[in-house]
Amino acid sequence: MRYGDLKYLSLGEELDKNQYVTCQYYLETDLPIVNAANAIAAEQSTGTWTKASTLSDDIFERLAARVTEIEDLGKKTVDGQILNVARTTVNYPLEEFSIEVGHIPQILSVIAGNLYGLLELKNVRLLSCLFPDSVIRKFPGPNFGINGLRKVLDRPDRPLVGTIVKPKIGLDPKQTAEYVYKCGIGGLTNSKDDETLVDQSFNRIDDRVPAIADAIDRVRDETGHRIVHALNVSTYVKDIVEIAERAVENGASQIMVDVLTSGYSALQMLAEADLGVPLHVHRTFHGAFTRSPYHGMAMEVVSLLSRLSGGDGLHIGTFGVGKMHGDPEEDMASRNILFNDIGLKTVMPVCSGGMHPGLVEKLVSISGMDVQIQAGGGVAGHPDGVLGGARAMSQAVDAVYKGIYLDSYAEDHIELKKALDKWGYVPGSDHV
Ligand code: RUB
Repeated sequence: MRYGDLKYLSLGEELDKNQYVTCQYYLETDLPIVNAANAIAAEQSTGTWTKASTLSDDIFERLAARVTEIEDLGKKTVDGQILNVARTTVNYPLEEFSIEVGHIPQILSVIAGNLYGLLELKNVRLLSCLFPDSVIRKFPGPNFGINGLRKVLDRPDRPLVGTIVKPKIGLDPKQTAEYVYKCGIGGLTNSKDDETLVDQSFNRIDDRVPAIADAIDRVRDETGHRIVHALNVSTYVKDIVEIAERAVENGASQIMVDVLTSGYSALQMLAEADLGVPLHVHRTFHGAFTRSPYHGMAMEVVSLLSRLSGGDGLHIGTFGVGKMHGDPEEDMASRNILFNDIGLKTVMPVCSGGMHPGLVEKLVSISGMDVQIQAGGGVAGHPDGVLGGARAMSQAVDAVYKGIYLDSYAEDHIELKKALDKWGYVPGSDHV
């Protein structure tokens, strides 16, 4: 049997967690579970399908990953084949990682690499990852975090409320700036480029940035209200910092990066560039590997890697309230990773995708007040246009913050009433 020597099993052994990166996997296999778990540890450290004559005892002792736990989850039948199902814990010795260890690429190659292709596994999913403090300290982490974002916006405890400029592509810089202006006048705290808008012919970054900066200044001069706009710089990593620096020089108030298509290193380079503005992290592409509960990677791992790499706000889903596929429990796990105490600033969870004013009470009843709610269609699709939609979203957040049910608040807030009439109202979980 391939990987047959089971040398990577250390079941029940108590390892020094400070000396390992500890990962938990879900797996399905037609082999004995121990062989499948052993194959993961072997392939991701010193082994391969057959024993290499050059694998010395010394190399094995120093660098072999160790399987310390296997939880048998029973059997399942897939296409007539009976599979063994389990969760397993694999520990990777720190010496297996690059000497400065403070970068994601090689870490991902270890914890989420070849194992996905192993024939020993019918399905395998990386569920969680635990880094020792010595590794965490190597990363920049968020420069602003939740508190820094709130300070920039002068919004100490209310949920942040934002929009995505729609259509996601097609508007020119002047139209985009006017859109942002209306959102600011309507009381939104955040606007952003959508994930596919970067530097297209119809909307060049160098034209969009100053136009939006002027719009944001007009909002502040006219009302004192603060709004930031996340400028998407998701491009060739060689140019990404220079583009972001130039954008900030020209007035950009926030930078956005599609972390999974640009790379965690792109995010980390932006975080280490000391831009002086918060980083908004979009997770487009995550559905390719987070969606299946049986194969790929849980979103909470993306949350952890994005936090290490320096994101200040990260899309984590809508706990089943919005339009995108998502497991409410997994969304909560992704959120909690952004908050737990690992010696880095916390990260603002961004809840977006199918959101509209009638869903705000429900969402906040799950997320709490430390949340950034984004609505694209839920603003641009309002009967009174962008300004009406912005006012409706802002009113919905104000209502929830004041502890007033949306339907009551709508009685004397016409924009909110029109939104509830158009899209409906889902009461909060604690709505008696
Ligand atoms: C939402 C939108 C975002 C999605 C991404 O637009 O443009 O890109 O939220 O999904 P709308 P997620 O509000 O019109 O649905 O936030 O789950 O990554």
